[in-house]
Amino acid sequence: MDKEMKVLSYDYRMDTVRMIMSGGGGHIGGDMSEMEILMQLYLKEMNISPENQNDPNRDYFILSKGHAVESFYTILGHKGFYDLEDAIARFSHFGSEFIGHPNNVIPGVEMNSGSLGHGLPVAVGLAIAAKMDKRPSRVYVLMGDGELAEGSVWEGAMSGHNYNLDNLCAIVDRNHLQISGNTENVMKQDDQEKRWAAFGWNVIKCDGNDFDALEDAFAKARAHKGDPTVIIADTIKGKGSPIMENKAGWHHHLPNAEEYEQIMKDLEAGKEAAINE
Ligand SMILES: Cc1ncc(C[n+]2csc(CCOP(=O)(O)OP(=O)(O)O)c2C)c(N)n1
Ligand SMILES: [Mg+2]
Repeated sequence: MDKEMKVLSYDYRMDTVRMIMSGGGGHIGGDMSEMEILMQLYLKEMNISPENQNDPNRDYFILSKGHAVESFYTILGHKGFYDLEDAIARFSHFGSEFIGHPNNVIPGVEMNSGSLGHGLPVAVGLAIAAKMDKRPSRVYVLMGDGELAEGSVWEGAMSGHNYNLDNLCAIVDRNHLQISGNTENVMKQDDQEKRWAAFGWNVIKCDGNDFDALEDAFAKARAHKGDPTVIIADTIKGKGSPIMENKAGWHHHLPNAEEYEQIMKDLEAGKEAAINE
């Protein structure tokens, strides 16, 4: 495991929790489950930075599960797209551009999202455009597993295969929970790998909270030619503190003072353990 990244993941989680506290609410469970995926993309995998954000040859990322925006804003801040402490101070405050779903007036945000099911179809369009223009751009889109109940996801999946979009990589944050409970109770998807394969996609499964596993998965996706790739990334919703892990009630929740203290204590302890590993 990349030790430096693991240590950082605790700092980033603490920043994300502080942002949620400042804004008076946020999608904390999905923020915590996707943290390693976003960090691996922005710190290692993608060709994107404040310096090349307007270069058409850059890589593109869409947070289709737009509700889990706080960890995304945290990473863009750390990456230098804007001042993170300013974003934390103003998150969800009246008049702020840092609203509770991705807002494309913010540097680094490609698309407004939050209405689930729209990210993959738009990513397909971006990937087709890159191919038509012969640009080297790769397109990444992160979806929730609950989001896969949206029909438009599967129209995008059909199109990705139809246009042989091997410059497109979808990631599913497979945390087994959505807003109202377990995904299998709300809309069954136990044969998810077969579904994507039947739609003509290259399917990779990995531990989505493990940097080494993600690095390997992204490298395989990059090397695969002829089809788009989906990475089904197994994650833990609320990862980082036992009081929120795998609990549907933490999908959208503002920690009270006691919970906040406990979460920060758990994250500090996790960081300490990562340093001493
Ligand atoms: C079209 C649409 N319907 C409903 C919602 C309300 N909603 C917000 S988050 C969510 C659950 C999403 O679950 P999942 O995709 O698994 O996300 P994660 O577990 O990663 O937070 C729902 C139904 C929405 N944002 N968009
Ligand atoms: Mg989910």
